[in-house]
Amino acid sequence: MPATASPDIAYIEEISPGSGRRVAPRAHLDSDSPVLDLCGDWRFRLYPSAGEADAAASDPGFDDSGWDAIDVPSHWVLRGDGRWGRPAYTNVKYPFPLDPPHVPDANPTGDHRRRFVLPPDWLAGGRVWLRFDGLESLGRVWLNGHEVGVVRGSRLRQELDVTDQVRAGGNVLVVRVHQWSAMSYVEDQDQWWLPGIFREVTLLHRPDAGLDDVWLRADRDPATGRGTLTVELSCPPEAYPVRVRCPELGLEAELRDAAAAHALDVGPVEPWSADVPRLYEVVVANAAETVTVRTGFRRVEVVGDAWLVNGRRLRLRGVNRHDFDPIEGRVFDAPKVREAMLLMKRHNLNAIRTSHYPPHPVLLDLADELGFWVIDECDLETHGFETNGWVGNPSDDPDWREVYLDRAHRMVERDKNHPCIIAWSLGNESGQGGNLAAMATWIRRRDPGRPVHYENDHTDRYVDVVSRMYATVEELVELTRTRPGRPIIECEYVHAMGNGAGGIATYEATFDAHPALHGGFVWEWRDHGILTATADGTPFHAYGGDFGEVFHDGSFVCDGMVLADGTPTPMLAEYAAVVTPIKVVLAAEGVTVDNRRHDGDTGDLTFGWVHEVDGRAVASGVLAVPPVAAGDSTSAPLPTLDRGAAGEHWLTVTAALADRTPWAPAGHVVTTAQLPLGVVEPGASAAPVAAPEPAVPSDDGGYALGEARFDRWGRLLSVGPLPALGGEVTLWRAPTENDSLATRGSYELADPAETMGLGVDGPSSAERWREAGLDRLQPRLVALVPGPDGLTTRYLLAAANSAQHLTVEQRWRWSAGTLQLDVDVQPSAGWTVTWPRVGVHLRLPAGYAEASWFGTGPGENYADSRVAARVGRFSAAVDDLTVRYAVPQESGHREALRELRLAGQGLPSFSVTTTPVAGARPGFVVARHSAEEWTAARHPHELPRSHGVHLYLDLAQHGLGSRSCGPDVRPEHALWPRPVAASVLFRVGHVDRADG
Ligand code: IPT
Repeated sequence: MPATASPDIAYIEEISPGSGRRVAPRAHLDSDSPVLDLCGDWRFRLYPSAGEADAAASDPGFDDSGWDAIDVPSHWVLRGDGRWGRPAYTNVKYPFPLDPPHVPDANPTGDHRRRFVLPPDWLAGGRVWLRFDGLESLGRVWLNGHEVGVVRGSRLRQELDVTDQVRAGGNVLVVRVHQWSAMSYVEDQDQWWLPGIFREVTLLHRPDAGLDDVWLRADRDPATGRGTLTVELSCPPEAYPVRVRCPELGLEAELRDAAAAHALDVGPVEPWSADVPRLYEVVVANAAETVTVRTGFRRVEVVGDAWLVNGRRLRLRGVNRHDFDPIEGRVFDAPKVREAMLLMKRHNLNAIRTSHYPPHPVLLDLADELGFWVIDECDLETHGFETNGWVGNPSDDPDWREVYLDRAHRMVERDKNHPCIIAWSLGNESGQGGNLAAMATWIRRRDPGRPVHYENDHTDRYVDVVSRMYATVEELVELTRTRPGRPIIECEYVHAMGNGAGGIATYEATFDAHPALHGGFVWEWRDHGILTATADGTPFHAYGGDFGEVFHDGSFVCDGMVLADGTPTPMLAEYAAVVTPIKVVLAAEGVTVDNRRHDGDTGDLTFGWVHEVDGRAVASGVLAVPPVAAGDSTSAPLPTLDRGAAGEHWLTVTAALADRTPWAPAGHVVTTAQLPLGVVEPGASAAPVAAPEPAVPSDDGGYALGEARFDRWGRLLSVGPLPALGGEVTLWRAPTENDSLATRGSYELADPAETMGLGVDGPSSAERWREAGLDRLQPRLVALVPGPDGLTTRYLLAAANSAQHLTVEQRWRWSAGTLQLDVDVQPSAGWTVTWPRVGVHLRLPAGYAEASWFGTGPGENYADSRVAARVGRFSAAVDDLTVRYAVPQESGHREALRELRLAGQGLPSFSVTTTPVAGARPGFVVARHSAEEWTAARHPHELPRSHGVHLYLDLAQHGLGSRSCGPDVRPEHALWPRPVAASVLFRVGHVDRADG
């Protein structure tokens, strides 16, 4: 008989907001009333199914000495080394049959038990409440053998009144947590399934006549600058009088009764904004309790197509953020989260969408304090119903109405005091239906001061803000026409999975051109890789399938701008550069500074300039830029520069913080701009050009050219003492996840010149590249000419059964100790796929460890991701030139190389110098593995031992795009087969020795 048939466990499948002595939802308050922290060591026992749980465990006298120990908060699947099961990852799909509200018999059930001693004075008066901040997915709670409630809503707070069950001295609390419940159907977010009590458990002593709930609505009239503080209290009549004090504002009021609307005029106040997060501390107190609220005065309005805060249009430079840690899962660690939020601020992010549930409450405190616009999203997602055409979707099923409403209540009531929250979001990907409408209606009544957001409502029935995810810029522009008079955002865009997203700047330009577009939220902040280890102990970050799940969504859980361990990916720098609120534009006529902050002039910034010739500073100074108010711009003349020296001249201007702020040290660079000032050719006095040397056949059937040796096919064997093998042209790059996934249509199947919008659906780029055989091209030598001035080869590259080919001509010359390569690549007619790259591939000894270059940097850059790159001299360890993505893939390309030098102990230095051909120079990638090795590995630890350093000199590379979840590389950034050429000089220098 199925375990779920037992009446005793029917509650698991009950469609209910929760039961027992539930306390009405109320604000998260900083109160002086006593609390008892129940986190720490609990006794723990896991059962494979709900029906097997020991009925006697709730008995206070039960002997749990044989049980294991577990720490609360935690997820049991991240404890116990697999004894207690493992995490599992699915995105949209449910990991159990779509059979609502039923759940599988195999329903892991964890009994948590602990004893606590009640502080002796707590029974003298008042009430005792038991609070759960997060528990996945359902908990049945007993105190001293009495069932006190069933807690539902994994990421929502629930409080139970246990006054009648708590007793003097020792108490026994038992929480039976079931991994699956009816609630799992409405908690189908794209994340790991992680059961357990993962947020705090707290016992609260509520004084008689206490201030159970306090809501401070702090409004500021943008026209007058005057603030109004509306105080709403939930407390018994005997709680009055209540005093409200804000010494900073000279506010001192006494509220005598509950009936009056307590709107207090506080006079002129400074506004709160994400840029200038001005908080005021307000103390609300009566004889029984003192509550402290940090409030911020601001007005949020939707007026026509404008979403205004304090009368100014918002520009959201946002990110979707989950509560996630690679070791602790959804357990919140405030210091670590604070660090992450500082990193966000330092990258010009100003907004967070709490995808897809209310975060730990402290996140919102930090957002108030550091300054972020927040869309607070409800714990709701029923995405898996989409698979079945939304049949039976709880969102439109009246049986679920109370569950939906309760979730909205608990989010809004808990978080309502936060100035950072500028919208309430009903949830994510839950289709449409009356229950969503009911949530929206309730929220609007309860809090008219904030708009309602819900992306899935494409006909604007329950929303105040039009929202889309992963729309192309063309679709967004179309929305400005089809949804006139409404503000529009992208609640998810530029999917940060693997290498990418490219194309961020195209979105930014589109937002700039259409005021109704208020910006968006990157998907997402962090990879959700879970730190684990292989059988032999090699640590790695796991994704779907790595814990043996048979039904999973692979690496789709790793799609952040920072890796699971918090390491920023290049996209973070690109995003920061693109969305910078301080736009510095350099032109021959002067510098323009455009202050696009919401608040605050540029008086906090120093505009430093440096004049570089061939990447070396020759002069520097500070520009005199008068403070520019938010929304304004100004211009200033360029500094007077001596442009006479031979070389490439650049002017670089940085806007840096003059003083430290709560989120960055003094000197932190907010934005950088560059202006090329031209190239001054050296005078005629340069050394006479040495005559080239002839190429001659060598004894082994190959050729000698100066100190360079070639094999019989004209492939480079060595240069002096250095084996530098190959030098042949390749088209292959290890597909990025944007190359290999195809969640949306591609531009590339249609005529690139004509296609706008999404193009048509089709296979991924990687599939098409493989189909065209770009990973298995075969050479055929057409000509090899050793001549008096060098060696010329011409060969065709083509794949089996393919009529398309490319012709490669390589001309090698040797003179004055330097090997020169001119390479021309021409496609035949008939190509119908893009190329990943056109690269000259050189294999060098493994000992090269350091690279320094004059070119673009410091980070990688590609055709559609190059705003963060500047031209200059940089250096980095070879190991740091590529990115350790959860799935190995192409990374580390840097365009427009001038000079590169590789060094390693015991090796001669190896340098590459380029000269422009038709204005273009090749880019480069230096990596410990080849494109083929990157392609074959599914995790970094699966890469083979490195056999050498691979240098790719890329005549061209395809853009990155965002097609893992969003649009493909745009036509203008795609590498369509076309003739490309490069000229490079190689020089092998002296051997580097440790002793110098
Ligand atoms: C969208 C989800 O809202 C988000 O949770 C995440 O899954 C993201 O995609 C992709 O990583 S839904 C998608 C089907 C557009």
